[in-house]
Amino acid sequence: MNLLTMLPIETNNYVAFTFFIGTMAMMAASVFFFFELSNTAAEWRTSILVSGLITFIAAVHYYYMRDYNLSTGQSPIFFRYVDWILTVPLMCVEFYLITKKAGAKIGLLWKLIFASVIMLVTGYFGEAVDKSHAAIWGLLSGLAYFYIVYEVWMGDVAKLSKGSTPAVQKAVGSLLKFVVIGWAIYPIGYMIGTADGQWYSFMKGMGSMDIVYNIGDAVNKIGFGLVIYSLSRSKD
Ligand SMILES: *C/C=C(C)/C=C/C=C(C)/C=C/C1=C(C)CCCC1(C)C
Repeated sequence: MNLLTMLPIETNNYVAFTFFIGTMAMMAASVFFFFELSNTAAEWRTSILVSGLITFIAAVHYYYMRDYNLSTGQSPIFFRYVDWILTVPLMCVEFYLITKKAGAKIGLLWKLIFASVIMLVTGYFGEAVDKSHAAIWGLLSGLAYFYIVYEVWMGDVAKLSKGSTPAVQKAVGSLLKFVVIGWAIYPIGYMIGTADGQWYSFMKGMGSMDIVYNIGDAVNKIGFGLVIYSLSRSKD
């Protein structure tokens, strides 16, 4: 790995472009969240800190993914999943910290983390280890994903938010949108990337898996962090 990549980016290389801009955006977001910590009310400080950790971990991985992709032309599957296995559980911590204000117990956090690890490990198998069965691995991953959606939409997270303050209800409402809409971006990237020989082979060439994942990460890591930031500034 070079410290400074000297390889040129062709103007039509959108994959490299999104890796580059993703690196800068994750770095900028991290600086923002870390610096804002000192003007944040004490009750929200841990949430803002975790937002900064998520974008910081992503910034470092994007730095490597950008270089890997530019020098090999390949998808950085390994770095991608290492990033996710660290940042998605931290997003579960964010969900927990918000619902904790409504009385969530630590068991909820472990359920969410457990489901997210299953979701990611099965996804990695489908993309990198046993690609000919990508549809089955993707289905297993999708079941774990639906379980998380269930918890947030109708399960413990939803029940807890009902009896709490308007600010927490609003927070849980936006959290649900991220899990249902923001996270649903990823299976689309997965299907594009693993389409060869699967029932969804029509999706082959319908775009770039990496661009879809890079958009998903920007929405879910930076966007979600900003939603928490704006909640931390709300007056109720
Ligand atoms: C910051 C990174 C985030 C929020 C990553 C989230 C990733 C997912 C929700 C991935 C989900 C997948 C499926 C639901 C099925 C196909 C395999 C995956 C792993 C792409």
